[in-house]
Amino acid sequence: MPNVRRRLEGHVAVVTLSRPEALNAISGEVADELAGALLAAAADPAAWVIVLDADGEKAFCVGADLKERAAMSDAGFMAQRPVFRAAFGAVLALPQPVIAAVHGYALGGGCELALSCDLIVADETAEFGLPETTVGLVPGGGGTQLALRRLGPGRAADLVLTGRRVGAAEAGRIGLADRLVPAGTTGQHAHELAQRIGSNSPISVQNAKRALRQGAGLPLTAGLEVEDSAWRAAAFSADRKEGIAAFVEKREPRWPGASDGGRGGGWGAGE
Ligand code: CO8
Repeated sequence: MPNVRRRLEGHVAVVTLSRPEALNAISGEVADELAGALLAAAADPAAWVIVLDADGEKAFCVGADLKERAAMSDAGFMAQRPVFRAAFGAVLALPQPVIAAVHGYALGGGCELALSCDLIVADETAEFGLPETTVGLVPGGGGTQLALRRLGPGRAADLVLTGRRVGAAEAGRIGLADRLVPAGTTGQHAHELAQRIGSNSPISVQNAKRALRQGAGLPLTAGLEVEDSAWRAAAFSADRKEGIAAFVEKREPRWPGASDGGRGGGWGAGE
């Protein structure tokens, strides 16, 4: 059985962590499969939006597999590092918007996976945390930098330095979760959000994401140059002509910018 599955529903690619018996802990094998699934999704022209979710009742993901690591030498840690970096890097490198659908524990690398996404949908059972300092580590999947950018310096320091867990209500309050939904409905709500985004021009959405991502941390003037390049990419695209024509003709747009002609594709389940 694979530890990571991916499937396409319309234009929404769903990548699922599927190691529920270990609370979706990330072993070297899981990291490798996750990187492969994300690279494939990134390259699929029919995948306009990605949802990252997880199987099982208790956890989105409890982070690195500490049982595997318990037996690991320093050399083993060094060897695993690029495999993990490839997996976390693959989330950040997705050109499409990616939505984390979080239930239960999202700890350590699990929290970092969610932080790597553009939007986080969490249900009432969600518990986030960066407990790395409690096990002699430092968040290494982008956690320090992504928490800093998403939450601001004080809240990032609170999470990273204490390693405490944050429940759903607090996560919503501090901006760690973008949508709070009833228990058991993250999949449905993440999918609705993905479909909403996926109804927009894929060229516009990907370029807007690029502006948001590349602009973070840049001085305003440099950020506005990034926005200008994103604007140009959309403004001189076929999607812009179609989008405005559809508005004037009072009909739904048919986005020609998608290289699959807007048809959508279809991966088999469990691929
Ligand atoms: N790895 C392996 N097994 C785990 C992990 C884990 N991270 N977390 C839980 N488990 C296992 C437990 O050992 C237990 O197994 P068993 O039944 O065989 O004893 C089972 O899952 C259930 O766990 P609990 O009995 O503890 O269940 P509780 O509901 O009481 O508690 C918790 C669940 C809160 C998740 C608790 O188990 C816990 O605190 N786990 C550790 C979480 C943690 O510290 N995660 C951070 C790890 S470090 C990390 O993620 C670094 C990422 C770096 C990325 C680098 C990218 C470049």
